[in-house]
Amino acid sequence: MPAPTLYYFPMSPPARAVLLLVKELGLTVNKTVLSTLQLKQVDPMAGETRTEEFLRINPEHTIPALDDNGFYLGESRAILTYLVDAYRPGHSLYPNIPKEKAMINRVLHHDLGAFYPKFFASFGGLFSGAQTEITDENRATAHKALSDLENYLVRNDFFAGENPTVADLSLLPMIATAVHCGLDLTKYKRLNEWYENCRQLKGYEDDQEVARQIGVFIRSKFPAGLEGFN
Ligand SMILES: N[C@@H](CCC(=O)N[C@@H](CS)C(=O)NCC(=O)O)C(=O)O
Repeated sequence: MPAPTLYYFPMSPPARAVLLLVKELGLTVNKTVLSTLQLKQVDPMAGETRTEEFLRINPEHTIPALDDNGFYLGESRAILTYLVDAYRPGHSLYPNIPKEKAMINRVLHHDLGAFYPKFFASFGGLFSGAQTEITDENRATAHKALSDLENYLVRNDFFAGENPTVADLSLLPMIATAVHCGLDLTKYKRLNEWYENCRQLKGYEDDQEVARQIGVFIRSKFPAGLEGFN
C-alpha cells in the first residue's frame, strides 16, 4: 500500500506538532511498520490551501492534513492520535489505557479550545501587520492563557504524566515560537522546566530552528517582538 501523505508547511505550529511526532516515532524510517511518510508542502500564504485539489483533501482548508490512502484527516490533534493508534498502537505517546488517554485528550482539548486560540490571538496579528502593538489587554490574555496552561504541570513534569505524550507535542511548537519571538518563559517556572525537558524529543532541535526563523521574521516587522509580554 502506498505511504500516507502529510500536507504541511514548515512554519505552521500545528503542522510542526505532527512533524515532531513523525520524528519521535521514526515514521519515516521504520519500513517494517510504515514505509516513508510522504511530506508535501502546502503554503497557506500563497493560497495553496484553497485550491480545488486541496479542498478535496481538507474542506476546512488547513494544514496539517493527512491522506492515508484515501482516508483524509484534518486537525493536527486528530492526526497525532490517529498516527499513533494506526502505526504505533499502545505507544507511550498515546497509550491504549483509557484513563491515560483521557488525561492526554483533556490537554489536547484545552489546547484546541482555550490555550491556542487565546494565546495566538494576543500576538498573531503582528505577523500579518493587523496588530501594531501589544496592548494591556493582549498582555493580560497571554498571561492568563500561560497561567492556565501551567496549572496542568502542578503534579507532573509533562502535560499528561511523567513522560512526553502527544499533548506535549501539540503544545511545544506554539510555545517555542513565542519564546523565540521574545517571550520570557522563566516567569512561568513549571512551564519553563517543561520546555527544558522537551529537549529530549528527537525533533526538538529542528523545531527550535524553525522557531528561531519565525523570531527573526517577527523582529524584522516588529523589533520588540513579544518582549511586551514580559
Ligand atoms: N486547528 C487546526 C488549525 C490549523 C490551521 O489553522 N492551519 C493554518 C496554518 S497554521 C492554515 O492552514 N491556514 C490556512 C487557511 O486557513 O486557509 C489544527 O490544529 O490543525
